Amino acid sequence: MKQDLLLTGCKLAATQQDENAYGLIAGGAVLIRGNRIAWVGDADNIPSEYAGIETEDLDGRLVTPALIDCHTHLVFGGNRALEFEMRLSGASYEDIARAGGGIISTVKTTRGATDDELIELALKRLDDLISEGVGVVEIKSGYGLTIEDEIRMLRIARRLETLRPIKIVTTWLAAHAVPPEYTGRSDAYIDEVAIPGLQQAAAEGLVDAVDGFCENIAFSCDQIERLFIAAKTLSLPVKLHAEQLSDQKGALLAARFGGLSADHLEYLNENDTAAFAASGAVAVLLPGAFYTLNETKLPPVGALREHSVEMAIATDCNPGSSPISSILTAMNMACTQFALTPEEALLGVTRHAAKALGLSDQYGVIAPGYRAELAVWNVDHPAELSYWLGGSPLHNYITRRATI
Ligand code: DI6
Ligand code: FE
Repeated sequence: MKQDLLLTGCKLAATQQDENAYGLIAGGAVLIRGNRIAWVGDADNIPSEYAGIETEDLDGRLVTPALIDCHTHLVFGGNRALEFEMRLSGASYEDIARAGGGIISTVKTTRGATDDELIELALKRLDDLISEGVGVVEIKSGYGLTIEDEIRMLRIARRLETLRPIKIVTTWLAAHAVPPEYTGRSDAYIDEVAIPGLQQAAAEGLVDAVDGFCENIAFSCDQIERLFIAAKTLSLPVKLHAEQLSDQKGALLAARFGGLSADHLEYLNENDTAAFAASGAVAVLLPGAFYTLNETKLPPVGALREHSVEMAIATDCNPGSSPISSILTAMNMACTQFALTPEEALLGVTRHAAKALGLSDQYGVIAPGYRAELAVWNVDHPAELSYWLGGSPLHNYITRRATI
């Protein structure tokens, strides 16, 4: 057990729900006990019993909770720069997918890569995120598309947690695309791979949540519903890639299953936001994919706000639609493209992202009882985290992960 640690001289953006924007405490202090936060408050009110505890003065620096990237496809082989060229000459993401490129091309390079190769590639992206204060990363399967290859992806994702000071949350995304061996037989793929593979992966303790790609070029709501029923039988939470390219009513399906989140949502109909809001699911916005695909249809941010839907922001790091391993860039894009405020962007990668991963009682807020995972920044105001482009203003990262 590590010694208690008292942080002083902090400008805290605690992201708690209070009357101050960002949950800001200008002259703040934090007491860390073990791997938890034990006390947070004004430095003038530090309880006298803490006198004598090891103290670190942060010199007025901004302190936020560790950032959370709640939607990534971080483990994959190869890249799709040639498809980027094709899209620039007019081909659409769907055209490329229908011609056998897209996700399937990454499935081929991922199946063909060794575990060590995939780990090395993923670590590079993970280190990019860590250099920007990220302490929790969700990683999906979805480039294996056989039971063995999907399970291999989740094993590799979990392995990353042993190689870096980071928490990894794993998601079963076998329903990402129909592999060539199941062309024209997508129902059989759900019944023979996506569902039995999930049962096997869950039995091995490799799955934290279940996701799918509900889209014309992927799976229908009916097919995803069968997968969700299997997830519920295993007591696993669900989430969904919904309304990214067209309005399939996937967000409402996720809502009906008490989903953690619906993700993308560019084509979510404003009239469906009330029903979505009632479910309490988080809207995960992925501005990197919007940007990369040159999308023009904006997610209905105004309606989401009006219905008090919590919005998270993530990189969606993947080789096709969002080759981005920078959470700060995603925050900037959420502000410039989706008109989020910098405060909403910070909540989107802290408190709301934690909720999207079912971790709201442990991560995403600086408050007593929460994990002592903090990012310390060389900036004066939290809006700067969404403002600067390029270069990381991270000063250091305080983690007590290994301390129980
Ligand atoms: N939507 C996306 O944006 C990613 N997956 C998905 O369902 C794209 C994945 C890829 O193109 O490789
Ligand atoms: Fe995605």
